Amino acid sequence: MASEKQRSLLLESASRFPIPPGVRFSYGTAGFRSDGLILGSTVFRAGVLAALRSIKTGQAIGLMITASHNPIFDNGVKIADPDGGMMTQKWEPFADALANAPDSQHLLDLVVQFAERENIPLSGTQSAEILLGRDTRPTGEPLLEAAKQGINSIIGAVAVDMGILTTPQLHWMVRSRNKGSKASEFDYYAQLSKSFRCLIDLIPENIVKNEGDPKVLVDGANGVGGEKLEELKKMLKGLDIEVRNSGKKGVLNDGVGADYVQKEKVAPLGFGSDDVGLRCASLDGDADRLVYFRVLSASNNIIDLIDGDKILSLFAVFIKEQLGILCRKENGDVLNSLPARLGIVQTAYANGASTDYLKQIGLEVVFTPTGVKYLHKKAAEYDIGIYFEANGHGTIIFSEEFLSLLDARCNELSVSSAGSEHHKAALRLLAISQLINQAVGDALSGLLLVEAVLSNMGWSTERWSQLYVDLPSRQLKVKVADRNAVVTANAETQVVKPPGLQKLIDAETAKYPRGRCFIRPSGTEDIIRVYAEASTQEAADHLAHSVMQLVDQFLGSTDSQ
Ligand code: G16
Repeated sequence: MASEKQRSLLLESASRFPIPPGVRFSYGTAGFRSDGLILGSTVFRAGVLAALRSIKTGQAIGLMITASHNPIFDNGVKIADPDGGMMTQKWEPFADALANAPDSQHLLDLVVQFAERENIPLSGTQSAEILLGRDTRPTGEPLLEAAKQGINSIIGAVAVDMGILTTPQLHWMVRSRNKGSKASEFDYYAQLSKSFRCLIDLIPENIVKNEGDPKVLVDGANGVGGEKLEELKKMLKGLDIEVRNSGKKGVLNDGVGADYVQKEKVAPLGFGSDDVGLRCASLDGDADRLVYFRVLSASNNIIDLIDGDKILSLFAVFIKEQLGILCRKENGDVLNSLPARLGIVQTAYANGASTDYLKQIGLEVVFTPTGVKYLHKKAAEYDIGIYFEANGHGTIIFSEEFLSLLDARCNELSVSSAGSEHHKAALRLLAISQLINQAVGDALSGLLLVEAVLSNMGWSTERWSQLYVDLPSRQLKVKVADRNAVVTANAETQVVKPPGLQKLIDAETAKYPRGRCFIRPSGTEDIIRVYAEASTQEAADHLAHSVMQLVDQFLGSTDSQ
């Protein structure tokens, strides 16, 4: 039951944040996103929601203000659950309803009904803690204030401002805080640098450091990631990083960043002829995505893109190798005393060649719809789950049970055969679980793991890139009157609505050798995305454009790119 004091506090606070007329907000692929100037009411209400979630779970909750890869004037808000992952999907309908409640009275009614249904006490004696973070967008500061006011409108809820952060840093902090571990930004850097060092110290003696690639050049997307990487660099030994596009000049995500590099397949601004052949990486605006690339041609910015699929493949190969060492006796006989179910999770955007490769090396590959919230959940079903979207968003998650077994094995080996190959393999896996963010995809920890794995395998960037040859692909955007008119099924590979469209897409796709094509409504932008793959670039381009026209016929496009 909500106390009278609680009711009037919420009514009064909400009246300061009226919703803009004629706009409908929806909790999409990764929270609410829109023009940052119209998000005040949405973020206020997300603050209310986060406070309720914290009371319900009895643990700290995260609230991050960011629009990630979107343009600088967009902004957004997403909620992190107590384990550091995305907010449970069960609460998304309530989030939608809350964001669109027409006035303070409706908002209060919704909160009271929901609290009753979910047994959330609002009597004034409860407590809640919400960790807040924001990226570097100009609308971030006022929106953070709106979030604080939303949180403060629930009696007993406390907002803890963690400052300007990358999205994955905030998720990591929430997880650490709730596990009772140290959870400051310094602790984050300390854990990453220590586990990175551990992996570097475990490089096999016969491995020559990846020749020809003395350092990694990193495009910070003119966002928060570059600045944070400079901080992390100060604590790192054994890696030479040069950060560019760190935001001192240049516009966030404009001609820079992981989304631009991956979609356009060109080098970001600030990279050019002097960088031909060097190992380069690109973060997105809030540093939750990572792609690598090599500039191939000095004249026209052509790159060899090493996307999320290849990062995933590199990690999978390395982890499989370590598990192989652990499961075999020195004489090669199978020991099989450390059962580990290793699973790979991809989306329909995964390049077909990557899936073929992963299956060829004997791995189990499963698919989910786009959005880390789906991939993470699926990956958590394995002892070690590796998930990545082609756009560079992903991580590796280890089950608690497997980590306990691994820990015990490490202790055993440190007594019986310290320094043996078995011992080192177990130590490497433990270090990976410490280095890679267990809460969410994290470009900074992903970057350090890529560097550590390449060094352990003695691989150059070129060797890595040659794991398999990508099938040519093309991604396009179509602006339509109502993107929700498209409904998909089977991990977004089939259009269910509008009826008839899938049949035409199939007929078009069948014209191209190795053709594959799908469309889906974006959950972060007001568009329909078209993805096509075929045996030649020309064919992939052709297929994508033909399907774009079909979308246009069915839905009436307003613009396309
Ligand atoms: C978010 C999600 C990603 C998703 C991306 C694109 O990324 O976290 O999982 O791949 O949106 O989604 P859509 O195609 O629906 O627009 P980010 O980096 O923007 O947070």
